[in-house]
Amino acid sequence: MRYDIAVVGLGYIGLPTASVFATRGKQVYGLDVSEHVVNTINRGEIHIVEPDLDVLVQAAVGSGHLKAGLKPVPADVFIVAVPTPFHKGKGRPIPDLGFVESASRSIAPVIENGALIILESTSPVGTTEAMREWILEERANLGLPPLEGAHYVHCPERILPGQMLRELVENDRICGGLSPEGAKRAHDLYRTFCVGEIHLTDARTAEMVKLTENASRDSQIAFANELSLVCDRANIDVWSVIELANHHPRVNILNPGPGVGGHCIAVDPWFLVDTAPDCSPLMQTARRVNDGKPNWVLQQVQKHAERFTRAKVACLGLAFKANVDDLRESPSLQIVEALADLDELDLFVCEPNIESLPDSLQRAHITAASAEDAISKADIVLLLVDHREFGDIDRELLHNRKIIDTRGLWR
Ligand code: SAJ
Repeated sequence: MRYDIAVVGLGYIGLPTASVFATRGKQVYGLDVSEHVVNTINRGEIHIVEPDLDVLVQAAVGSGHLKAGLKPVPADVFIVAVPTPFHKGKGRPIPDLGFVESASRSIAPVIENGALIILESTSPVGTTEAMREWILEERANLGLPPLEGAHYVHCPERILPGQMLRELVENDRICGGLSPEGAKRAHDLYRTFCVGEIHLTDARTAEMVKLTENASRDSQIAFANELSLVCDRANIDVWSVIELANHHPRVNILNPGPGVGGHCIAVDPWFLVDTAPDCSPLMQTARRVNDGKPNWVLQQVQKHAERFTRAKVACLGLAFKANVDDLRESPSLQIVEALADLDELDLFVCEPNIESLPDSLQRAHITAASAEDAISKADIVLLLVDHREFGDIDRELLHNRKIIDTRGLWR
């Protein structure tokens, strides 16, 4: 079997991308390092939660257009969609490109002349060039000739968890090539399913654009979070302030919350900062403002808990945002873990999108509960995530309880 596309990394981005290409008639090979992931997908099942992804993967595998495996195979196009985390550096987090490097080196021996190699992972500026270097270096190490006519392009994913499949098809895309011809070829490839505009540029600009989008959102959320602290000090309702200010035609303030989580907005600004740490104090401060918010929420709970001998606290929501099951970098989980560590409260925890509480919360003074049960037992109700279910709660239940509503859901 000759594959049109090999997708390297079958996670939150790689799997939907591989499946959507496969259901549009491309022969797709999905490469992953996890045997569990490969076996699950080859059964037509999924290992991540995303609306309608199960149906898409089943169709892609069932039609014979998507196959997963552990070994690299030749293909006309390679799409790299592996994680780009950071590690703790001195003073600030530093991008960790280990997965991009190992993915690049793993496919290097099977890439043929004329191939198109696309990096989709969100990456610091210069990573597409580094990917080309890693591939060529690995081939040289193996005694293989350099590649002729191969093209390298950065096409960042920009889809929102919870509505990935719609955004994958409808969002505009950016194709930034190390060569204009590569960008044009990537454009033609994504046209297979993308109905949004596809903009062509160079790789470094594309890398910067993606980081800019998330850093800009992070800074805007930081403004809202900082404002919430100032309003609290002045005893003014921040939600009313934002609502009224947003009536101005050129003001659009985002929502404060318990902090910023997930694997994108809480991470990507550090990649941008890495390019010029001495020129980016605003973005670094925004990160720190957002990272500081969970601690402020914790202090609010402690302040109100002092009135009780051993306060009972209902903690509503653990996910990083509304209506998803993703706990990665979740400020809500961080807050509940910190409350648990105090060892002086009884916690009743409800996260409707997961089946059991994470291991870190399997402790004697923590009980998993429905929202109604948790509230009925509590002295303090801490709303951490604006999940649909919590919006529907009978407000009568909340009477006579101290409410800490970090999302302004019950205003
Ligand atoms: N949040 C607030 N207040 C707000 C908006 C969000 O506190 O007004 C919090 C959320 O609760 C969450 C975090 O910010 O903890 C991030 O949530 P999000 O919905 O803003 O974004 P993500 O991380 O789910 O997805 C983002 C998106 N980027 C932008 O909107 C610029 C998405 O389009 C990207 O594809 C994704 O990052 C990514 O993969 O980079």
